[in-house]
Amino acid sequence: SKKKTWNWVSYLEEEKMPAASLKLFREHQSFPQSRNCFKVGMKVEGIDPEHPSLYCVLTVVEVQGYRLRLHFDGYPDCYDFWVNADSPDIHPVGWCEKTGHKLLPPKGYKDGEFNWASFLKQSKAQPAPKTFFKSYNMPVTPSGFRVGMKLEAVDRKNPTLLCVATISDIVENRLLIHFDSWDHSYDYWCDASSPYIRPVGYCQDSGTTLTPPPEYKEPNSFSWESYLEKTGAQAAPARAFKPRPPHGFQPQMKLEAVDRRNPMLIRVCSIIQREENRIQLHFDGWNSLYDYWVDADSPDIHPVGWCAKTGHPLQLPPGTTDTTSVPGQ
Ligand code: MLY
Repeated sequence: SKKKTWNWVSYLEEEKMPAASLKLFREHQSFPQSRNCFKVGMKVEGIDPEHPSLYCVLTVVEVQGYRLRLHFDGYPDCYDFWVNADSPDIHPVGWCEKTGHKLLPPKGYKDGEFNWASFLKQSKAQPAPKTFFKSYNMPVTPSGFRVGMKLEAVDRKNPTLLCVATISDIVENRLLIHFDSWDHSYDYWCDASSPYIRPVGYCQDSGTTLTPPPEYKEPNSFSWESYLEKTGAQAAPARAFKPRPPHGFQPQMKLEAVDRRNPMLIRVCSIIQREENRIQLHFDGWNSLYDYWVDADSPDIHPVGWCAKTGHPLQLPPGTTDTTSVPGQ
C-alpha cells in the first residue's frame, strides 16, 4: 500500500485556498528566532490567565515544540495552561521581588511564609534560567504611560462598553488595564498599539457613550475633569497611544491554531469571517460547532508551517490518513 504523507503545499492546492501570508502575523505569532529551552520541572513566575493581575508560582510540566504547559504549584492539574516559550506572561524566579510585584505563593502557604530558596531546596527543583525568557533581551522603550494614569478602555468581557479605566501595572511594553470601582476580573494586558484603549475624551470627541464607574448612577453626572481632580490622577497623554493599522486576515485563508477545547493541540484551520480586531476560525473537517472567534493578535494563531518548524505535532483534518504530522517522521 502506498502511504501518502500529508503536507501543506498539496493540501492548499487541493483545497484551492491560500495560506495566510507571513506578513499578516505579528512577531510573537511567527516563526521563533530561538528555540524553546525550558525543561520539565523548572519553576517560573507567571500571570494567571484567568486573573491577569496575579503573579503565581508555576512549574513547567510539559514541553512540546515551542510551547510549554504550566502548572500552579499546589493546585489541581485542571488549572494548567499552555504558553509559547516567548510569552511575556512568564518571568524568572525572583522577578516579582525585584520588580515590586506581589507573588501568590503555592496553595497551603500563608502570606509571608513562602520563600523561593527553601521552596526550591525542598522541592529539589531548578529555577528556569533568566536567559530563557523573552524579557531577557528586550529593550525597554519609554512610552509616556505611567501606573495610575486614567484612560477610556473597552471592557473585553462586555465589548460594547467603553469605560473609565486606570493603568494599574506596567511591565516591559505592556499595560494592565483596570476598570475603576470594579473587581480585577475584568483586567487585561495590552500594549500601546491596542485598539481597546483610548485617551481621556475620546468618547466625547467621537460622540460615543462612556461608561463611568458604577457609583455614577446618573451617567451624565460624570465628568473627566472633576473625576481626575477627585482621584488626584492624571490622564494618560494622547501621544502615548499608538493605534496599529487593522489586521489583514481575510476569509478563506488557512493557518495553524490552538484548539481552545484541548489547548495542547494545534490544528489546520480556515478563516471564515473577519471583524476589525478578530477573526473567526473553522477547524478543517470538523463541525462548525467548534468554530470560534480569536483576536487577530492572539499568541495562539500561527502561519502555515509553524508546527513543522518548531517541532510541534499538527492535527490534520479528519479523514486524512495520518491524523498528526510530526516533523521528521
Ligand atoms: N452586566 C455586567 C456589566 C459589567 C460591566 C463591568 N465593566 C464596566 C468593567 C454586570 O453588571 O455585571
